[in-house]
Amino acid sequence: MKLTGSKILLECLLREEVDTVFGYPGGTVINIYDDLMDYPINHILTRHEQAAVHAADGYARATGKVGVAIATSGPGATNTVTGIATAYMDSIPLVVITGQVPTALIGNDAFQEADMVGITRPITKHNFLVRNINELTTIVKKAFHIARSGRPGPVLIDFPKDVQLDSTVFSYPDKVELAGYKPTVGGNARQIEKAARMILEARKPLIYVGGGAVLSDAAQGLRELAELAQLPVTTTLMAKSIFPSRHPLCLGMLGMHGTYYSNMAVTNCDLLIAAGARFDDRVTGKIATFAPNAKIIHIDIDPTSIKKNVRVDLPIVGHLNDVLQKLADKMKEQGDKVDALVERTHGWRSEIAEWKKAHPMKYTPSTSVIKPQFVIEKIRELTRDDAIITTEVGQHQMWTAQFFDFIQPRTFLTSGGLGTMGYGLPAALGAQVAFRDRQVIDISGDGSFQMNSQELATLVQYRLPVKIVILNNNFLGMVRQWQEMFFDRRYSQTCMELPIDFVKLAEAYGATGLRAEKPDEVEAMIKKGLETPGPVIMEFRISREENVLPMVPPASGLNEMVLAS
Ligand SMILES: Cc1ncc(C[n+]2csc(CCOP(=O)(O)OP(=O)(O)O)c2C)c(N)n1
Repeated sequence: MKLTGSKILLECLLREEVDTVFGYPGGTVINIYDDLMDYPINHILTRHEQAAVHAADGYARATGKVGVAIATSGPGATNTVTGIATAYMDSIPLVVITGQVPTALIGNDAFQEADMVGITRPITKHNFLVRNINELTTIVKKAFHIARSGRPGPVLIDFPKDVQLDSTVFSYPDKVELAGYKPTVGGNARQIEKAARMILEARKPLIYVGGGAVLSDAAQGLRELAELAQLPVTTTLMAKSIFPSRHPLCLGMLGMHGTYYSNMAVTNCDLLIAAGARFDDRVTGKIATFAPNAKIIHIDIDPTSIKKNVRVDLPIVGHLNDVLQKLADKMKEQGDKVDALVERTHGWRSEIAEWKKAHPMKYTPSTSVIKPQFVIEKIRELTRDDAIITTEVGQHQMWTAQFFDFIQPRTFLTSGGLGTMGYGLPAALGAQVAFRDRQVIDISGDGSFQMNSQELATLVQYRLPVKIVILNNNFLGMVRQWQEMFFDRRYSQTCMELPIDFVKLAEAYGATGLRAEKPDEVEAMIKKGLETPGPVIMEFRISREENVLPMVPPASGLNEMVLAS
């Protein structure tokens, strides 16, 4: 029996075990939307295509599955660009399907035509234009395979309207061959052996973990290796949830707003084991003074990310969990050498403990004005350890990374690579769709919240009980902080002059709004907010010129941190 292209697409999604898609309809996808009514696929109608992609991304980060989003051609498709770029920078597996004008009109400036293959080439892992119905199933199969394998990433399928209407016999391929695309997963045995030797000989070893560890579900391998050899662990923003914040070997985040002791450990270590990390400039600071005394082992699934930014002494290409597990096994074979290592590195761990004692993460409390860090600490106390936290981008994002404890992998969803304001609310929506019973909280600034606040409507419509915390300083706080520190306090266009009534805004959408203005209202309000069913905005009027510290000024070394205002 023959099926239309739009039905074949939906059959393919079922074969890929897709149960939920996020999207927004329009003329060039109207047939897909019509057919969707007959398929057991849950569709979430967001209020903006950017949000649909972020929601699919949040769903993917929280579950480890491929997120799927659909948009119409032209403006619908171009609205997805920020979402796609966000996922690309953080290596999130997505398949984004955009409608396209009929093939005969492509290139003719047709109504709602945009060249999505051209536009998304630099921000997708791969993209496809379906020119012919006979290639559709192979394209979809390839898209999912590429999105989820190797270093994951977003894949775009641009799907012209006439191909959707055309029909052919449906049969889904079992596997696909992609010339030149065979990610290495195992890790080279000799290199793993060499890495084990380097660790066993180190005096000041340190593990530096990146978001790749979360994507490859490497929590267990990481923990095994760290505990076996008593190796201190520092994480990037993206890897925060992979190693429990309260673990004695956990040093918290490194980099621009990292802890003093992480940055000092990086500067002083003699062996840096980089795992699933890409040496982003926010992490390294000035490259010349990054880990100046260290040999570097770099483990990554993506060979092109190795040696991209820093010199590397030993590269290992492979799936992180596999490689870490094998590394731990190799070392276990030499039990006495491991004992000697643990003994020898005792002084190193004490040195780190001294740094920790001298400069712990702290802030100046206040009884008159709400400190944002205090709000984060209270949320930490009053939520479960499996709560999923999303953030927007700015100071609130860094305070969350600094003051919240993350215990379970995939519980911290934030836009690290692109730094996309407006990411957190739709990502929370996607995570809550995946886990209806878990606590999902978006921690936001007043600026970022207004970038996708329309998604309140989606939360209310689908009864998604996301809690939104707005740390309201009436500023684009992070930019204001830079203006304060590096531009002589000339606050150009960072003050949000118009005070918004976020409580009324919540109510306008049929959600609940709460506000706290004094520190002694904070705890009770968080409790109330968490207990109130349905979506809730909790607005905290915070101290306006609070800064995120420590801070490594741009282009400075990690050891040149500013510790106090
Ligand atoms: C889409 C987008 N536009 C601009 C920026 C630049 N930017 C980074 S942080 C920031 C301020 C964020 O303000 P707010 O959301 O209120 O958070 P706060 O820093 O005050 O906590 C801006 C404008 C960005 N990251 N993303």
